[in-house]
Amino acid sequence: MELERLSANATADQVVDILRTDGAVIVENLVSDELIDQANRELAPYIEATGMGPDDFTGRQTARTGALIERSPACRELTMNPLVLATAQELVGNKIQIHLTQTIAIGPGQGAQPVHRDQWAFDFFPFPDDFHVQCNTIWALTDFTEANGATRVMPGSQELPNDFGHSIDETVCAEMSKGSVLLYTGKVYHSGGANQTDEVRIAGNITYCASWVRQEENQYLSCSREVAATLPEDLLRLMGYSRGAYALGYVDDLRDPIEVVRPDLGTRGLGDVTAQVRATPTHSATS
Ligand SMILES: O=C(O)CCC(=O)C(=O)O
Ligand SMILES: [Fe+2]
Repeated sequence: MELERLSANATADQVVDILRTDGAVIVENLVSDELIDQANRELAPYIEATGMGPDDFTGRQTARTGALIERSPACRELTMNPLVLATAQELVGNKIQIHLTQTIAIGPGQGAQPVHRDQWAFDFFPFPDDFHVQCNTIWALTDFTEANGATRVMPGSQELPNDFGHSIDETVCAEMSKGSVLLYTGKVYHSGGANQTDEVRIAGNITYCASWVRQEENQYLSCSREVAATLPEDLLRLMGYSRGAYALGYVDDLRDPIEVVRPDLGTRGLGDVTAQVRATPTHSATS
């Protein structure tokens, strides 16, 4: 079974339909080469300075470089991509936040990563099969080929039991050209591929989660207050400078957290809790 591919004019409904069945889909050439070139230029010094992973899961020949919101205006644009955001909101729910931002530079000689589910990051909490706590992207910052370590996926593996024993032979390869994006759920089994070339394969891994869980990359500490003060409101709110639910994440006297970095933007009060409860009657494991 191959991964499904959509073109850049796909709708979020189309993307989500495939995510619900296969757990992953490629949208080809969603952004321009220029934007990807800009991201690569902005990030090159940081990637260069990043050490290799400390273990076999992160990859001993793999450099993971985070804080993409702080470091790269082009990555801010990737993070706010309208198709990706609409997809994440449709899959996870309207209240989402950034979960993590990192480049994954798989170097020559890196073997395949263990096959895994990203939602295991939440301490293996058994989320119901029909509840998606996260929605993930891997942007191709270089061309992705089977030989250079393109991401591997087990399409349709979302409802299999948790098992660390799946092999690369059960996966298919997400080959894609620079500027394309692989969208995948937190439930689908996947892994980074082995790099058998002498080039470096670079992914822009930007993921989103429900606004009421803890973020994998701490956005408040990964992005400086100075840079945060320059960012647009929608990006700040996505980073978590927002309440994740009625009172979740307020600052001191019930203040809106965005007010700390952008005093001009705070909203007063927590909103109408009764209306919020009525509007969200379906937070149950089975609905
Ligand atoms: O680098 C890749 O292609 C995938 C990496 C991955 O799945 C992870 O680190 O969770
Ligand atoms: Fe992963």
